[in-house]
Amino acid sequence: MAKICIVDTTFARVDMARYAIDTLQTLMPSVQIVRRTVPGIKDVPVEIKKIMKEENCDAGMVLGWIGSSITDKISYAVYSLAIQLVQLELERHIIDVTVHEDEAENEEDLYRIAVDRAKKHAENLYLLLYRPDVLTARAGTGRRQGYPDAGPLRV
Ligand code: RDL
Ligand code: RDL
Ligand code: RDL
Repeated sequence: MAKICIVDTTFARVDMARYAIDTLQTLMPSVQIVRRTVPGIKDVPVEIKKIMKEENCDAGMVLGWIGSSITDKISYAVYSLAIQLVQLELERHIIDVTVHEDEAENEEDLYRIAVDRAKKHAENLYLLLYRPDVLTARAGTGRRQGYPDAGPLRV
């Protein structure tokens, strides 16, 4: 039975983990979920590392929300690197679901991007763990999360 650790934030403006968990439970009915919520992205790396070790999760998922300022974007670059380091240290995948506040012109579109991205990356987590063959079959197909797929280039 898969055990998945999830960390999200109170900074986020959409409860993305709710949608991710919904998808994980649909794809893996007996999945065990360990979820923690922290104030913001800078608090995520240590929390996901701590619970992944304590709970011995097979994989992790972090859900972050990035403000529009340059300060926020720099914070994201540092955060993203820290999440990479945790993955390398634990040798476990941690799917990074991030939404940038300036990705959409209006709140309705932003909400749609956040929900779609959370669900599609939940599916990606399942595929990474149990169906790597499906991911390989999708190689080079221009998949996107939050947007329509870009599709493959044809020459
Ligand atoms: O440790 C307390 C805070 O520093 C921490 O929660 C930060 O992640 C909060 N935060 C920022 O300070 C910031 O400048 C966040 C962002 N930007 C951001 O864009 N997204 C966040 N937190 O989740
Ligand atoms: O862990 C799930 C995703 O965060 C991860 O697959 C990212 O690599 C996806 N991704 C982005 O989030 C992004 O903003 C990618 C790009 N840009 C990119 O330019 N190329 C990618 N992935 O392969
Ligand atoms: O080509 C349009 C988008 O794919 C591009 O702007 C991406 O960088 C948008 N994006 C993010 O900013 C991000 O933080 C994406 C992801 N995460 C992601 O996980 N998957 C995406 N885009 O397809």
